Amino acid sequence: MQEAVLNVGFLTKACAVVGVLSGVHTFVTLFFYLKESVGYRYTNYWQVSSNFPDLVTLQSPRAAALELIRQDTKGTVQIDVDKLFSNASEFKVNADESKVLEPCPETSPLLVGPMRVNFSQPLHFDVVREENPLLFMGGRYKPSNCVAHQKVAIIIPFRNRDEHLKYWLHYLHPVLQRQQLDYGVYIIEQDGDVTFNRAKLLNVGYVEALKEYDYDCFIFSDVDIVPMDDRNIYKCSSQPRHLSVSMDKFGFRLPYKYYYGGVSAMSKQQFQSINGFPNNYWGWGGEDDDIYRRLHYRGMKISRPSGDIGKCRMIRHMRDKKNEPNPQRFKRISHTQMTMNTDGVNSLKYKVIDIEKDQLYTKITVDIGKP
Ligand code: UD2
Ligand code: MN
Repeated sequence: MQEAVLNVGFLTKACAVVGVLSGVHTFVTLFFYLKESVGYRYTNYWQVSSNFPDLVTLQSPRAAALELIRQDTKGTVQIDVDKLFSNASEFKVNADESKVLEPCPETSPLLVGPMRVNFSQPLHFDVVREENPLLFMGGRYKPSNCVAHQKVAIIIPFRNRDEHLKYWLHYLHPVLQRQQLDYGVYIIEQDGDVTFNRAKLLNVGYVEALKEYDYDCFIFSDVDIVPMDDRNIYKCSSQPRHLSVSMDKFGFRLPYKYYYGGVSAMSKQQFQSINGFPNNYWGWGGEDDDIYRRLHYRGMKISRPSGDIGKCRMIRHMRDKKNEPNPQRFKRISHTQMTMNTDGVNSLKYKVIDIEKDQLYTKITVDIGKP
């Protein structure tokens, strides 16, 4: 009997030790799981919810993690949660987000100035995705520690230029983030293989981006142009702004005074006042001069960065098939003043074929008809 009591006592102690050990094990496992895995995922969800409050509503990462611990440990282990998270920087960062944010500084402190840009190393979309962990689905971003001054939609006319798109995304996403912009990247892809129409695609981008978010500024950029200085801010000003002012392909100068091709920025109000862009320039050339004339006829002046800050590179390329020079371009430009009231965003017709949401961009494939 005495021996049996002893054995029972020993067994109880052994069970207690095993219980404590398994508790410690659960605690350690949970700690690393939360820190490495859940912490990261909640960081992203939390940022998504604070950026798009009407899209996703989630509890704070800390509350969510606490809930997880409660469910998983079923009260067997007492955890000092404050200690648990004291080292997890991602949670600390997000705790700050609950504060009311100040406007971002007039000049971003993150800018680096001149940048080395070359197109020699091969790139993969997956690598570019890894380079940009702070993006939200659809190529969206906004600073987490301040309120951006403008909501900027970047519109890129596109067909069959994946090689160029990779470089554009690789260079531009980090630049736009350092510029502390609240932005989204829209790739407007022309469906089919009829003659390309850059300006009409840009009109589509304007309309489609506004369906998604209350953008107040629109950047219209070729897919093959990369700025060489991040002080060339992708933002709108009181006058329409031409950004690609000193390009390598033109010997780092303006090819002519009225040149408006490449990359430009227009506020919603500036764009509306010229009825957007022409829809009937099929093939290469002329549409940029038409846009310049529209702005001129509405009394606007083009603003530009200095030649130094406005340096950029265009990836060398051949003329694409189905984008041959448009023989009608000279005639059309001479009539801009008459046609601009009826040909533009008010007469735009197209059909959306597909919308693809990638981490790096929103790609909208459209049927824009034919000449
Ligand atoms: C110049 C202008 C451009 C535009 C064009 C005349 C510069 C730097 N750019 O570009 O703004 O005025 O002349 O139309 O001066 N694209 C495709 N797939 C195609 C064809 C074109 O994606 O099959 C897109 C792409 O974004 C490209 C843009 O359209 O960057 C302009 O076409 P381009 O690069 O062939 O013409 P380019 O370099 O002469
Ligand atoms: Mn080009």
